[in-house]
Parts: sequence; C-alpha cells; structure tokens
Amino acid sequence: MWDRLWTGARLATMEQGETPYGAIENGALGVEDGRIVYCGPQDDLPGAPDSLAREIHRLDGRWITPGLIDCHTHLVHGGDRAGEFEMRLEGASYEELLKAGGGILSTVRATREASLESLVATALPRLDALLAEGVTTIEIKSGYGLDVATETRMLRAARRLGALRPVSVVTTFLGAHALPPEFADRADAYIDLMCGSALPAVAGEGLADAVDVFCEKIAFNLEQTERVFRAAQAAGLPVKLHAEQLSDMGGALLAARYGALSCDHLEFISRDGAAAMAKAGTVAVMLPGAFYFLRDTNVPPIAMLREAGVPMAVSTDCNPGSSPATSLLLMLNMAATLFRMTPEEALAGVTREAARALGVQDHRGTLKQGKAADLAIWDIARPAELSYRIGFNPLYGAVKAGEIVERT
Ligand code: DI6
Ligand code: FE
Repeated sequence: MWDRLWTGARLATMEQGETPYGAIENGALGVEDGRIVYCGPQDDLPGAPDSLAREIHRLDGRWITPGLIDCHTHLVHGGDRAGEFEMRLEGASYEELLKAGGGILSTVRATREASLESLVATALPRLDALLAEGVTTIEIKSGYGLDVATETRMLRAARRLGALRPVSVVTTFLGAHALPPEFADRADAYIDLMCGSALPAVAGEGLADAVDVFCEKIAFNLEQTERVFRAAQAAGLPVKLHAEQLSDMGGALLAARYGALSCDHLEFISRDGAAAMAKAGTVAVMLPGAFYFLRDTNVPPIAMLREAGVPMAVSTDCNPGSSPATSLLLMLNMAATLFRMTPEEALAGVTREAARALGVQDHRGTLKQGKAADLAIWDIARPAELSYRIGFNPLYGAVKAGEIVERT
C-alpha cells in the first residue's frame, strides 16, 4: 500500500516533453516513503484508488506542481535596511552607500552582533512566508559575517531552519561577499583568510553545500574569485557566482570554466559568457526582485540566453539590501512582466531549473517517479495563473517528502 494518493489532479510535471508544462490532465500521484511512486494518468493506475493507498485525496481538477525551489537567498541576516531604502529614495545609490561603509556592511555589523538563536528567530518569519507559497527547498547563503565565527554561525542558523520547518535547506558559503572594514585595502589578505581558514572550516563541519563569490567592481575581482573557486575545488565543493550584476566583469566565463552550478543576476552578461554557460550547463539565475528594487534599467538579455540554450532559474535573492522579497510567486510575475520570460519558463525557473542550479535535479524539481514527493497543490485553472496574479496566493496545500504540510 502507498502512503497517499491524489486523484482528480492536473499535473504540471515540468518534465521536458511534448506538452507545455509536462502537463497531464486527469492525473494521479501516489507517494510512499517520501518519494513519488506514481505520477501519470488516473486511468492508468494499477488498480482502484482505494486498493492502492492508505489515504486518498480528491483534488477536483486542482493543479499539482513540484514543490517550489528558491535557489538564491540571503535569508539569514541581522537587522534590516529600511533606513537605507529611504536614503536611496532620496537619491543615494546602492554603490555609494556601500562605499560609505553602509549597504552590505551595515548588515554585517548587525549580523555579527546577532546570536545563533536571534539569526534563526528573525529568519523564521521570512521562511514561513516562502513556505506559505509552496516552497519546499531553499538555498541560504552566508556572507554577512565576513569573519570565520560569524560566517559559521550563519550557516549553522541556516541548517537549524531546515530542522525547524518542513523544507530542505541547501547552504552556500559566501565569505567573499564584501570586504570587511578591518581588511580595508587588503582584499587579497581577506581572500587568504577565506580560502585558508573560513572555507576549510565550514567545509570540514559539513556546513556548506557550495561556494559563491560576489564578483563585481564594488566586491571582488576575477583573480580573487578564481582563488576562492580553487579553494572550493580543493574542499570538494561546487561553485556558483554573483556575476555581471552591475557591470560585465567576465565572471560568467570564469564560472563556466569551473563548471559552476549557476551564475546569478547577469544583467550585463556578454554573448561569449552566455555561450560558455550553455556549454558548461551552468544555470542563469534571474533575480527580478533585485532588478526592481534597485530600479535597474539593464534587463538581463533573456532572449540571448534562451537562444544560447542556457537554462534559466528564477529566485527571490531575499536579502535586506537589494531584494527584501519573500514572495517567489511575485518573482514569477516580475520575471514575466519585467524580463519577458514566458509563464512556463518562469515556473520551470522555480522548479526544474532551480533544482539544477542547486545540483539536486536528480531528486527534485519535477514530478517523476522516484523523485522526492515535494508538491505544491494550487487552486488555479491553468499554470499561467501563477505568474499572472500580483500579490495573490492560490496555494491549496503543500507536501514535503510525502507528508502534508500543516498551514501555519
Ligand atoms: N548581490 C545581491 O543582490 C546581494 N548580494 C550580492 O552580492 C545583495 C546584498 C545586500 O545588499 O545586502
Ligand atoms: Fe544575492
């Protein structure tokens, strides 16, 4: 007997094939021991529903999609930047604020002062907002500690969140996010510390699943980025990159050479960068919340990325400075409206391609027999509604590893 079976469902499997969204009308989905054991037409079930599963849920035509995956967040951090938001509205730029010791560095101060418990407690409401929209997997970065102790504490907080809620947490070490004040004008010495102490420490404790760098004029250059990538390789960790957000640094080319899981932002990516990413299978992670909140005008070249065959994901970039966003559904709308991604691309961007961006595509991201039973069930008539509405949440229910998620 299976544990649960959903009948009368429409399935957006997001498997690539003949039908848009990999859709199956009049479908059924069965789960056992946390995995999908059946996903297909109801008529092809190997028996009467009641004979197959202990629990039957009739969905009356509601849609099931894979549980959503938010593949790029800075969810764990101290404080907020509402004051800086007001300053930006009065004309200060994002770069100016950072150069003046604010921006990311003001969050670094607040995060260094925060205990593990406080980091967890302040992140929980943000996590709960995402879970309420059917998120079942989330990536969380460090990068507001910029010292060994605080970077480690951030990653511990991220892991703790995964134990407190029905969500898989994938962690990323982003020690090279900004230059802390005590290393002013000594960026290379700071990279030495990250590569020599911080990265081996977090890798040794199993606290990081991947390594990221902010490669930008206001952050770290290509050579420093490459040193971090080499240290990641030595620690056996995959890499990803904040690349070409504010300028074209050539980060995507470098990341592709290191087989990066993803390059994120990409407002200024070149054609060569896109071609290299396509070849390496590196995912382009689109972050329309940051584009919107910084009132950016350089739309990432979606048509070029699509043409080059680069897989595209979509994420909140949830962070206090450039994207205080805790709605992945809103990002779908922005990806479509601001970036001209199709609703199908946008949904693939928070399921199949987001899984690829985290290197978990073998287990998550589509509805397929053998994959984790992470599901989102929606009160919608067609999948495009998920990116069509603004500020409306049609989630009917969520399932994590086969278990029904209690609504909080
Ligand atoms: N790019 C981003 O969008 C975030 N970090 C990064 O490298 C923003 C971080 C912040 O402003 O706090
Ligand atoms: Fe980011």
